[in-house]
Amino acid sequence: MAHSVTVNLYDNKSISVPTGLFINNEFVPSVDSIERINAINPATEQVICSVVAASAKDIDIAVAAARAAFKTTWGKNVTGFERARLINKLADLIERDAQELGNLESLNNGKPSRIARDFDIGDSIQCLRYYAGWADKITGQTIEVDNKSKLAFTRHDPIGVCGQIIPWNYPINMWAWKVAPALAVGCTIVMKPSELTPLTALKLSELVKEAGFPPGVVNTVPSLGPVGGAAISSHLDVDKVAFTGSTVTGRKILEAAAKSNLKKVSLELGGKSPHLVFESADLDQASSWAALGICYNSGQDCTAGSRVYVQDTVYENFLQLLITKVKAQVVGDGSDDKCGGGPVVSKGQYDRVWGYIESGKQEGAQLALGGVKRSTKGYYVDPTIFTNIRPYMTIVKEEIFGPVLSVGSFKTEDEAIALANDTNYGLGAGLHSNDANQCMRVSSALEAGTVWVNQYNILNNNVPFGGKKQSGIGRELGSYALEEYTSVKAVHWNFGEKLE
Ligand code: TXE
Repeated sequence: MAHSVTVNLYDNKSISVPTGLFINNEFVPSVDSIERINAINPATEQVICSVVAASAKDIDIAVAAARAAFKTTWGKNVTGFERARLINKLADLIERDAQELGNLESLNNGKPSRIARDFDIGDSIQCLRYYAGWADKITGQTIEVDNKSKLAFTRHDPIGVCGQIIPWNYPINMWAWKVAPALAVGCTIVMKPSELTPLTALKLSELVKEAGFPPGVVNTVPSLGPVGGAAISSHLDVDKVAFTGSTVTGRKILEAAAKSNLKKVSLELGGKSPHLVFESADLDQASSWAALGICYNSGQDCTAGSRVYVQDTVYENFLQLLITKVKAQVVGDGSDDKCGGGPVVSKGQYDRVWGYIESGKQEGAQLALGGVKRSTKGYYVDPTIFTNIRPYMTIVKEEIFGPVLSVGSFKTEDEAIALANDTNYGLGAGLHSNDANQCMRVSSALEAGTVWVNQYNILNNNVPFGGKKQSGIGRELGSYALEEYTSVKAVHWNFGEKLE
C-alpha cells in the first residue's frame, strides 16, 4: 500500500499527506498490524483519509531507531551550533508551508485555518527559533569545593530517548512545544500524535527529513493511546515521557513509568481555571478577556477560563457585557476567515460536552446563553453560559473542554480566592482589578501555575507554563523546559590531593 494520499484543501489545492509510520526518516508500514486510524473532518463528519496505526512492536522499532541516533549522529555527537542550524531550518520550512499546514490542521481539527496559520503555526515557528537559540547555550556550573586541589563541574547532558504523547487540541503547537526543547539539548524523539489528529504531525515529519535531521532523531508513530501511548510509557529504553492530555491518562503514564524503568515524566493535564472580576476592573476589557478565555479554540483549551466569578456590585453589568461579547463570536467552518471558532474535534468530545450542558440544566444552573443543538452536520457547540451556579455542580467542578462557561458572584476578596482555589486543578487563573495591591495579593494567593492579571490566556515561548495540584508535573516553555530534557552530571576533579 502507498504511504501517502492526496488530500483536498479548502483553496481547491490538494496536497500529498504521508500515511505511514515515520521511522528512521522513512514512511513505513506496521511490521505486524493492519490497524488504521481514520482522520475525520469534524465540520463534515467525513473521513479525510486513514493512516497506519503503530503496534507495540512498531514502537519498539521506533525506540531502537531513536536510541541508535542518540548514540551516533545526535546526542553528544552533534554540536549545539549544528542542532541550532537544523532547528532553524525546520522553522523556515514550516514558515514556507504555513498556509498548507494551517489548512490541513483545520481540516482534521476543525479550528479555523486562519487561526491555525497565524497563531498555532506562527507560535510554533517562534518556539522552534527560541529553542534553536538555546541549543549552543546548554551549560553547567563550575563549583569550588572544600579543598583547594579539587573542583567539581556539572554537565547538562541530553536525557536520551524521549517519548512524546500529545493531544488533539493544538496538534502542531503541542508538537513544537515538545520537539523544540528536546532537539535543542540533543535528545531523540518518538512522537505519538493523538489518534484524532495525526495528519499534521506526519506532514511535519516530511519537513524534519527535508531540514536534514539524521535518520532516527525524530520518529512519528500515530497509534491508539492504550496501544502506542501505553507502549511508550512502559518502555524500558525510553528515558523520558512528555505528555499533554487528560489527568486520567496522565495518571496511567506516571504509573507505567513507575512500574517500568522510572523514566522521567512531565505532565501537562487538565484544568478548571477561574477568572476573578473585581469591582474596580475595566469591565469592558474584563468581559472581552473572559469571552476569549472560554471561546478560544472552542473551549478546547487546558487553560480555558471556564469559571468566572464577579464581585456582586458589578455582576449584572458585567454579565450583560459578557453575553454580548460571547454572542458576537462567529463559530463555523474552518475555511471561513470570519470564524473565530470551529466545531469541537470529534463525536466523542461533542457527546461529552453536550452531556455536561445537560447536567448543568438538570442540576439547576440557569442558561444565560446557548445550550441549544444545531440541526446541521458537524460537531458544533455554540458558546454557552450558565449562571446561578453552585460549587457542587458538575459543570463547576469538572473540566468540560468546550465553550461552556459558569458565571458566579462573590462579595469579598477572601471569598473570591476561596472560590477560585476550590478545585483539584491548578493550571491557569485570571484576575481583573485596577487596584495594584489587590492584584499582587490575589495573584499570590491563587493556586495555579500561571496567573494572568488584566488579560487572559496569553502565553509566550520564553515564559514557563505548567500546572500545580492535579494539573501536572514539570514546566514547558522558557529555559525551565530545558531541565525536563537534561540530566545533570556532577564531575568531581582532583588535581592535587594524594592519599597517604
Ligand atoms: O484525552 P487523552 P482524550 C482532557 C479534556 C478532554 C479529556 C478527554 O478534558 O475532554 O481530556 O480527551 C493518549 N497511555 N484533555 O480522551 O486520552 C492519546 O492517544 C498513554 C485535556 O482525548 O488524555 C492522546 O495522544 N497515552 C488536554 C493523548 O493521550 C494514552 C488535551 C491525549 O488523550 C493513553 C486533551 C494511555 N493509556 C484532552 N490513553 C490538555 N491538557 O490540553 C490515551 N493516550
